Amino acid sequence: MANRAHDVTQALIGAVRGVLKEHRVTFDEFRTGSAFLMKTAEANEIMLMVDVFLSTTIVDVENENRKGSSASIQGPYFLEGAPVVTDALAIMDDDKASPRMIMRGKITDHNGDPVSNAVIDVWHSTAGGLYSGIHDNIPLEYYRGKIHTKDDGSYNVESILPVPYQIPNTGPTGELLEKHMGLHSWRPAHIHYWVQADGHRDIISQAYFEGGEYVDGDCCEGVGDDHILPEIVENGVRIMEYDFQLDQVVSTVQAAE
Ligand code: MBD
Ligand code: FE
Repeated sequence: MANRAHDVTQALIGAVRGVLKEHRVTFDEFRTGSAFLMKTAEANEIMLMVDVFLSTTIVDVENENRKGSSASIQGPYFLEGAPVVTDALAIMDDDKASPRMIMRGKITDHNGDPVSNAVIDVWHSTAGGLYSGIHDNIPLEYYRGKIHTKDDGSYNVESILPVPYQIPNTGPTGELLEKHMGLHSWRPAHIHYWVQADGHRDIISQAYFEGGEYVDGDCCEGVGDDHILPEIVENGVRIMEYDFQLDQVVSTVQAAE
């Protein structure tokens, strides 16, 4: 019987041992590294660190067996219970003067036929680079919503532009990126999507702004070419046009293989 836990763990340990040997890692360095992992766990940043360094690879692997649109990393800030929205996300008074955007597009199935009543969860940052429901006691109904697609599979919802986002950089993850590795802790401005429709495989993705700052240097390396949306502006409003083609649901037989 194949034992996946054994096989993957053994391979992982083998890969790490290879790095320790190749770089002649000293006992002191090893101790420092182990203590750093402890510190990361104590600071509750294991998920953040995994998002920064590894999530994008899992998504790449998953994308290999998608025929329709490709997925992107989820990030740590999805929340259940966003309000159902029809025309616009809720905008805070502080952000009312911010530049607007329209998120629109169409959901189709593997045949290219429209998928009506798909539910698209969208979430993005405030104009100040914060997430509602997570930061500064901003109520979660802002900049989050569940959009139901129309009969023709389309959706069209207004909001304000998100901005580049600095991941929490005061803990071990930021310390590792900035101080020890000489990198930065910024992500380009982005919108998160989670599309779900009965009978179809769901998809989690992100959209980025063509030409946007950090699009070429995301600290999470989460930017795929087909997630950078071209610059469309109508009546001074940035249009984020993102169509999704959904895959057929993966049968449990295939999934268990
Ligand atoms: C985010 O907003 C995000 O999208 C990711 C991937 C990681 C940290 C913060
Ligand atoms: Fe995000």
